[in-house]
Amino acid sequence: MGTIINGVSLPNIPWQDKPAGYGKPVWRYDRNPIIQRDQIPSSNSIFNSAVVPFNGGFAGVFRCDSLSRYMDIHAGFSKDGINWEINDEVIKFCSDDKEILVSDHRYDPRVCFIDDRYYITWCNGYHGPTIGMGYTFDFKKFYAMENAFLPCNRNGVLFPRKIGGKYMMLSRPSDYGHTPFGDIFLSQSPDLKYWGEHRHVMHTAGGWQKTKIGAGPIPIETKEGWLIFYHGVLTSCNGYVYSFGAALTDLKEPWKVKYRTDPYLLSPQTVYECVGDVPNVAFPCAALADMDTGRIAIYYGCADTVTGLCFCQVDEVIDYIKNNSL
Ligand code: BMA
Repeated sequence: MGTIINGVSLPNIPWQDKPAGYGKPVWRYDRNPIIQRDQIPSSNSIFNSAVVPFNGGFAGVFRCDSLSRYMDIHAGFSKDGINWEINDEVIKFCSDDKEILVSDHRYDPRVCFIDDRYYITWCNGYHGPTIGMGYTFDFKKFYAMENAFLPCNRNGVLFPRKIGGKYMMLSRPSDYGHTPFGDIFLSQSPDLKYWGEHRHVMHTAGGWQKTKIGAGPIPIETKEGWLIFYHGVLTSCNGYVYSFGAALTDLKEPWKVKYRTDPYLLSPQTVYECVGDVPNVAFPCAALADMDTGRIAIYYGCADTVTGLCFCQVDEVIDYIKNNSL
């Protein structure tokens, strides 16, 4: 079992077996949502958030919109990946260069462990939305890096290792507002500072992914290629609907898509996904994966209000992607 390569053993991955008779490859945790909107005194909502294994337990960076409805990111810790202690204070980054600390707002973080540290990417308000970057060793002290791109861009997601000698990041060029378009691109860098050699990865398609798409969790390396969960948006009579599916891309040239799901893997259907500050949103930003068992736990924002957890098995989800590809 387990087609995950270059991953980690995670015997304490949060997990719940698939309910008997359930026919789909991704299933929800039955005690969702795992993070409530008012879990810390300052929060209106805690959603689109990122978690990683840390010190035998887990750490994370959480999108918390405040009671003033400012969007910012907060650190948190957990022993089991389900019960979280989230700091009430926002993350403060340090840098000698004050210009790279300029940020009107920060949201939708991703966390990626590379070599010896945890890199954080997020949507950063720098005269428009772009991809902010920073790193930490301990989730206590945070160091700012240069913004990766010019505005407007969102959903910056790093690959967990260099590929062909270069760091790689997915992103979704966008606009200043609620962006009624958008494909996924990949950019390459020798040093995580200068980005270029941009490649188109995926265009929008029909149905649930017709309006725009954006990468979600850090890609998972498998024998069959990079497993990339991504959100897709459909424009309904009642506004946007955010679901998610997945793609498999080439291991050496990860901008080359081999398969991607025609059906969604999960769409907003429960009350906590359909009702909240922004209805009908399932927005994944992180996944834990256990190399030994092939178990994957996906964290996703629900209705821009709370955070949910869902599960899949790597072999089953890969078979599903291949058998239900566009
Ligand atoms: C996107 C981002 C996400 C949010 C989604 C639905 O543009 O702002 O943070 O979850 O819209 O509101």
